[in-house]
Amino acid sequence: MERLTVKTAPIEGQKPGTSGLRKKTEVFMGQHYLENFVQAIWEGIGGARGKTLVLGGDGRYFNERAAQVILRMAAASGVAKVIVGQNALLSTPAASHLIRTRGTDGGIIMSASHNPGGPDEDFGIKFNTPNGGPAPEEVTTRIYEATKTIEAYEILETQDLDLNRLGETHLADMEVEVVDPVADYALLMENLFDFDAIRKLFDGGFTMRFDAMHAVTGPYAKAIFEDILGAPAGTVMNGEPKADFGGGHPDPNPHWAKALFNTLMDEGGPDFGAASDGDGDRNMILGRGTYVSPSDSLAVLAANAHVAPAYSGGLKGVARSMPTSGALDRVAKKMGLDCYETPTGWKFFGNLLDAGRATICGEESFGTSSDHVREKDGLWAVLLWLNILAKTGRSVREIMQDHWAEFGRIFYTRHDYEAVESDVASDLMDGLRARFDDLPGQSFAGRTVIGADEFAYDDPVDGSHAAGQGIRILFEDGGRIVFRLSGTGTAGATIRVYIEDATDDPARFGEDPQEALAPMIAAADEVAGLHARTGRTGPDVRS
Ligand code: VG1
Ligand code: CO
Repeated sequence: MERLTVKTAPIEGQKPGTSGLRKKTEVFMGQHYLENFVQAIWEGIGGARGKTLVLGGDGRYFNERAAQVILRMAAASGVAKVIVGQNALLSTPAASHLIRTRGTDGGIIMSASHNPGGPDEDFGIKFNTPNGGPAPEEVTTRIYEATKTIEAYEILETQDLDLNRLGETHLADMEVEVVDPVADYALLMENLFDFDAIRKLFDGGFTMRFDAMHAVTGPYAKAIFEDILGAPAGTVMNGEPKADFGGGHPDPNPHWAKALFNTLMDEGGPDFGAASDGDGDRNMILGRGTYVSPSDSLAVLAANAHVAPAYSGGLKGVARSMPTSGALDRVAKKMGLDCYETPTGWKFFGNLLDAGRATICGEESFGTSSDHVREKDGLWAVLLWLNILAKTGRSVREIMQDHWAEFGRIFYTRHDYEAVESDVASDLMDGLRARFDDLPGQSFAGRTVIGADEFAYDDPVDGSHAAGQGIRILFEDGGRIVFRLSGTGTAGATIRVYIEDATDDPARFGEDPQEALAPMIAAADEVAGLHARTGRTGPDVRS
């Protein structure tokens, strides 16, 4: 076994985005690309020597090859131990949990999450810190800086490890422990929720469909829903993880999980439906004939979490990302809870969770979780919903109706314009920025603007500052439009337009959001010149 020092040179563009570094798979497989970035991680965390790390990924194309490279690099740089999921698989929340329970120095997650996988699609890597959460900006900046000055990396020349075999082995002096990716996580879920109540629900004939979208949650969902909770076989669909996610786009929304969505919209369909994304941190919640918007789901979970054993003592506080709707704020207000507003991306919740200021956090992008890990957690959200359904005996539709009756309804939609030319997208944003002072008082599609700004965040725990986090345009009567550029895409720019409008009129609660929001959707186009500038007539994805 020879330890090699390989000469290399900086590669442009290795800047982590909203959630790690994501690139086309072929870019990641290019010469020195992965190696440079991994060596930069070692630099960014103050060296790898003596550290214990967790390693796993969502099983997409290049997952296991990348794991072998990372292991050889870890061993060459003096890492003491790596805990790796069997076959290099770990969902993001399971990795977060392992990092925390084993008290490690962090971990590397191989995933491009909701982006498609395969040789022509996307791959990604992110580093999580010892609290189990995505590295904060300060760390990702150090990693990025290291990619700009790198001259060499260290790697062992040796055979691949058998990552299928559970147990301990060695790579030179480094210990490698291959663990069952599901076991610890399933136990954690069992400790948080009332599994007996959920078991009874299934025993009573309650029906559910969970779409794992051929991504990493398949084995987790089968173990938890079918084996432990007794849901009938077939409850989990698309449960075999595949390197290309079966050719699909593993993003659990009505657009990409259309088959599941349609099954639930049928009045003869199952009682409950849910789906998760590539790496298992997102969730979509559906009831028979009912789509629960992620912002509403977050609010419902916060309002009802106390029925689950882990949250029976109440919540310390709640948090949402800025583009997420104000439904959570209404719950927090009524329950007397602090409610924090953070920039997009889970890394901004870490400090609030660590400091005990928030128990439940969420984003409009199908992400919710609690302080049990430091990532969003798709199956956690599904299980909390099941726990609530089991304890209240209500249907999803009834729960939504009860919720709106108590807190009012905020109609919400997100429109994504994908693969827009980068210049066009940044001009659109600059055009809005230049008008912050003029917009108030002007009307668009019959709605009057009362304020416009760009969101910036001062972390209340460590005082760090994040600027440029999305443009907000506030309208009279509680309407809001947010414009933001995605930080997870790998082709051109994606413009995200987040649109919401509130109503306290019970006669309107049942309206379809796209119809209820039609004036605001028109206002978004008018105020930003969306269609004229992009040459599109509408968004690529509505969720
Ligand atoms: C998107 C979402 C954001 C989420 C991030 C990672 O980022 O908007 O809310 O945290 O993806 O999710 P962006 O910058 O593209 O809007 V995941 O499940 O892809 O790790
Ligand atoms: Co994800």
